[in-house]
Amino acid sequence: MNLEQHLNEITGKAYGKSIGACTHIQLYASILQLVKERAAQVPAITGQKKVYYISMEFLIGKLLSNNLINLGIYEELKEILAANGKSLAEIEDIEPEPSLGNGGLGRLAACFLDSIASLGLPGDGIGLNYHFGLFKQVFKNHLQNAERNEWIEKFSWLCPTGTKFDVCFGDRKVTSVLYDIDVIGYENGVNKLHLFDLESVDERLVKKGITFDKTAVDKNLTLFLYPDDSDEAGNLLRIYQEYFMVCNGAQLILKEMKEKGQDLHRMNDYVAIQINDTHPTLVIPELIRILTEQEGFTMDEAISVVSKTCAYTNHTILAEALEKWPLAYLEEVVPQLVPIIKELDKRIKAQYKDAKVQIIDRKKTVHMAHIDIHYGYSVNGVAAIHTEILKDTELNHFYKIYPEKFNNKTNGITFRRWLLSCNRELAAFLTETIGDGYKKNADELQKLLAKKDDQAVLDKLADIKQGKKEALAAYIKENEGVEIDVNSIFDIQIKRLHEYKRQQMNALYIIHKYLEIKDGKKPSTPITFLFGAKAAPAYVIAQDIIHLILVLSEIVNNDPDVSPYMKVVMVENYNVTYAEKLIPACDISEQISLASKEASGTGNMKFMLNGAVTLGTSDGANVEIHELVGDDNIYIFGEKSDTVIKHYKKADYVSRDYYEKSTVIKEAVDFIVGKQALKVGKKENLQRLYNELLNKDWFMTLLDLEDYIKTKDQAFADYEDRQKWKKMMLVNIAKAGFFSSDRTIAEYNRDIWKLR
Ligand code: 26Q
Repeated sequence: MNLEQHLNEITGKAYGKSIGACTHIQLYASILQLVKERAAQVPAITGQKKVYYISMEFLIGKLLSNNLINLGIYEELKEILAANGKSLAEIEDIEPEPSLGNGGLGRLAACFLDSIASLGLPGDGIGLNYHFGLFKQVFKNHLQNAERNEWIEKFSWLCPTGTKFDVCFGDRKVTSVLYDIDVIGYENGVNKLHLFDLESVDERLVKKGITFDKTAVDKNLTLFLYPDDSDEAGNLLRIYQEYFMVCNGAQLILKEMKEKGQDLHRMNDYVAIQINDTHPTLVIPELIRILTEQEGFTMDEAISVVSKTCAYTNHTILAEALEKWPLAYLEEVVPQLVPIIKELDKRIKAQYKDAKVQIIDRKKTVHMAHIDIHYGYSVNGVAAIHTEILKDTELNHFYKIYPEKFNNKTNGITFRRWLLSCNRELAAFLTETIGDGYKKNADELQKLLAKKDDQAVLDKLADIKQGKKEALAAYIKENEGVEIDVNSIFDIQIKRLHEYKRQQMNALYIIHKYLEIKDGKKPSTPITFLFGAKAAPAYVIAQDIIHLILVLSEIVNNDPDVSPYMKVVMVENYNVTYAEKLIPACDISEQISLASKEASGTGNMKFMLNGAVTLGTSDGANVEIHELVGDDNIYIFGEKSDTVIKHYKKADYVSRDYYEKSTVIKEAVDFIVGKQALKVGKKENLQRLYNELLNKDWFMTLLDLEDYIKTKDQAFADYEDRQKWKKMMLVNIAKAGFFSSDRTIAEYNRDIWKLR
């Protein structure tokens, strides 16, 4: 049956209508159905060994257009709809975005699933089906409010499976239900994302905003993603969620092995389990528990086979983000695992005297990463510099014991979503210029380098960028009510809000520029400063930074002396869908974390692929971007990681010294609590942020501020040389192939999973 007949058949059965007579919502539901039916025709990916990517977060984004692209029917369907007077883009708008992740770690997991399927490797995701996911951000009085994100609708990608498991906690027993989402590879087979839910979950528990009774675990367990990115103390609910996921995951893995008749004693020949940061760590003691209690394994046998099956990825070196739990919490939530964890710890204590490598420390705190490193067979960081810092500093004690376990896997992004889908114009032009080999072999993007002096190619790249800037401006006008100049420079910082990512440094630059313009020093080309960021609700200073940016946008955009030359916009509820609109429109990509703190970053790669130029520190994957594009095609500033690490070691950074030495810094910082800001903003928030910057500034904003201002001004000056800028765009696109997650996954497979 051809595509049009197929769709007509679905709309006919469901609504008694032909395509042209359906509403957008009816068409959305029908196309969803069509994709599910087509995916069922695609063979499931099989093989002797399978990887399970287990993660508390899968930030998958909308799925409709990606699934159509991966099935190879996007263009055809778009034309069929157009011929019937319908717009695929408008239908795509209807789809709600699931918010099953915080940021980078969750989005990486989603890119990885796409690449695993696209490379034809057998591999499924295991996670949780949060009903409201991460909160929806709403701005009110220049402050962030958190509301629930209701994404599960009658028509959804979730497919009920009928699979159920029991999960026992110390004080109760609950039942899970399993939903699957198809992961359709690009012109390849299908894998699954398995999302476990609580059978007895009760949405009525949620009161105002995102508040709910935290103790009613048998009703709340899968309501929300713990709304935290790396700095907040955990609580019991988080452990309930983690154990719920791994207990279900372990049961699913063993069930699938048994169905295939595989010998559990040789688990590592059939299964690899990739543990996405420490959040799923309890899968290790849980598997050992099941094998010893239910499958007749000795403790030695169970530990041995589990240790050869599990591999761990570290995504952070922020000490405050390394998960550790009081043993008393585990005794309360998962008492059945405590004897196993104690046994694992006992074996380590017997072998190593170094207190730093113990699992349970003197204060009876359990260090999750230590379980993973001792009882897993691989430990990887997510960018070259990050892995080196782990080996040399943060995990050096472990590296000395197990040098062979440590390896680097520089992150990547799926080009299906971050090029083919979000920038169809650029993808089509690349195909026209260098052929379509790059779609399956991203290295072929380098063919573009041969066109570096081809004026028609350079002009076309600039035209495509301009088109994307116009589309973004229209979207922002509609969604934020702000008019931005499509001929201005689009300078964009989008990522979770965290002091180490230093949105506050960008804000200080904006103040500096505002004061300059007030002084009569006008930029040659106007500049639009765009931000998107959610802050963990309990992270006070992060809220204050959002407040400052919103106050600045109010001041700047309404000042007639200044607003023709610069605008500041913080978009509301930044998410994957918004990223897909912002990234193709960007000229300057802000990657300004304090060196050594951003493990990798992946937004930096998405911007580069879409022809933006990076303004960044020598941190995370910026270092590798720099190596690939060379000094002339990137703006690097700030202290290097070794200097920063020394400052921490010696505790010799004093932000006030930088403030007092530089009038530029002083003026910018003082503005935060100046008359103008206080007239618009709240004294409590602004004063707190000012005090923090002057008296603590743990992430050393003022250390790099002057160099940042100088380098950013240079980037803006260079933008005036349009020819030079177009060439920089071209080089960035041409060199982005390395950051395809297909490359990353091929490396995981080659070095860790060894699926075939
Ligand atoms: C920890 C304990 C208790 C509750 C929550 C958490 C928690 C939750 C989420 C800790 C960390 C996260 C998320 C971390 C994250 O997104 N890290 C990012 O991972 C990306 C993919 O590797 C990197 O590119 C980023 O550099 C890194 O910040």
